[in-house]
Amino acid sequence: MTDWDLLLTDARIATMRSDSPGFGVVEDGAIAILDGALAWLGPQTELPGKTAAVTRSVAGQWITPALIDCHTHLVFGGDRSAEFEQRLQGASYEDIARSGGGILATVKATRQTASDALFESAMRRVRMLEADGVATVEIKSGYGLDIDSEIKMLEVARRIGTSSSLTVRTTLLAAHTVPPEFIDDADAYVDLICSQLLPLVAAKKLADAVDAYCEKIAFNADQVAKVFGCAQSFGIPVKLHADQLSDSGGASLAASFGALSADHLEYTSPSGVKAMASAGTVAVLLPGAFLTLNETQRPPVDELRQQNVPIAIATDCNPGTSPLCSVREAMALASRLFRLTPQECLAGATREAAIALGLGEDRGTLETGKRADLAIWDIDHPRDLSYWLGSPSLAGLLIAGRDVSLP
Ligand code: DI6
Ligand code: FE
Repeated sequence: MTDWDLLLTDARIATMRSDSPGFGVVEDGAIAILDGALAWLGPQTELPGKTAAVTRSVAGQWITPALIDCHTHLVFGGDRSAEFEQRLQGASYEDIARSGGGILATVKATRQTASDALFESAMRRVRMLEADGVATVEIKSGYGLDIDSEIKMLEVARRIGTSSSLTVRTTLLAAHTVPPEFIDDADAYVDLICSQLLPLVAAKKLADAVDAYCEKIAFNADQVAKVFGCAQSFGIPVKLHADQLSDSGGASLAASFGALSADHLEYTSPSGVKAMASAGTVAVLLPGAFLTLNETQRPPVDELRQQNVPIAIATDCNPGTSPLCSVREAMALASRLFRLTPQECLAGATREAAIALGLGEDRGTLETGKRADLAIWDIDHPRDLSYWLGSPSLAGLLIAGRDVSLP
C-alpha cells in the first residue's frame, strides 16, 4: 500500500488561492494526489516522507487549476457561418433576425436535429475546450424553446457529462427568446415554462441552474422574476444574461434573487454592481460576444474591482454571437478588450468560474482537499496564458487525478 496514487514533482505551481498574492506561486513544487483529490501541495523540500504509486517529474512546467468554462451554449443544431459573412458585408444582427436568421434559425435547426447528431457535434466543441485545458463546462439549453426540445438539449448535455471525463453543469435557458408559437404572447410562454417545463425538468433532475435573457428583445424583468421564483420553488439556483445590449436592470434583478452569476454586464450601472456585491453574485464577462457584436461599451470593470465582485470569464460558445471554443482565447481577449490583468484572467477562468457554478468549495484553486483537476502548461510564466494568441500550450490535463488523453 502506498500513501498517494500520484506524485508530480519539479513543478512550478500557480495555486490561484485567494489568500495568496498574485498567482499564488509555489516554485520547485510538488503535488500529491489520492483518490482524485489533492492530498499534499507545497515546496518539494518540505515533501513529507510518504510513498506514491507513481512519481512523475513535470520538468519545470507550470501547473494551474484546470480551466472552467462557466457559460456556454455549445449544444445546437445547424450552422450560421453564412450569417457571419452577411454581417461582414454590413447586415446587422437585427436585420438577419428579421429575415428569418439569427437565434430562431438555430432554434429551428435544433428542433429538427436528432439527439445523437446534437451530441456528436457538441462533442467536437467539448474536445476543443478540453484540448485547451478545460475540465468543467456549463452547458445551457435555450435553442429548443418547447418542452420536448428543451429536454432533448438538457439530456444531450447530461450525456456529454457521463460520456467524457469533464464535469458538465447543465442550465435550463428556456427563457432565451420568445419562440415563434408565442410571438404575440410572451407571458403565455413564461406560464408554460413555469407550469409545465420547469416541474418536468426538476423531476428529471436535468438542470443544475436556471438562466434567462433579460433584454428588450427577449424577456422583461417581471417575466424573468416569474421564472426565477418558480426555479427557486424547486430549489434550483438562478443566473442571468444581464445588461448585454442595454441597461435593463438585469444585474440588480439577478442580485435580488441571490443569483450565482450575472453575465455580460456591458451596460450595468454602478447600482447594479453594488447590488451584485451585496448578494455575492459573480460577474461573468464574455469577450467573445463583445468582439463578435463589435460592441464598444465595456463592462464596468473598475466598479466591479472596487466593489470586490468576483469576475469570471467564459467563452459564451454559441453559433450567433460567440463562435469560440477556447477559454484560453477568451482570457487573451478579456485582457485586451476589458483590460483585465493576466492574473485576473486566470482567476476568472478558474477560481471565480468555479464560484459562478456553485463549485467553489470543490475546485478552481489548488489546495489540499479539492479535486485534482490540473492543467500542465508548456509556458514560461502564467501571464503567458493571456499574452499569447492562438498558441495551444497545454502539455497535460488531469481530471480528478487521472490523465486525459489530448488530441
Ligand atoms: N446572448 C447572446 O449573445 C446569445 N444569446 C444570448 O442570450 C446569442 C445567441 C445566438 O445568437 O444564437
Ligand atoms: Fe450566452
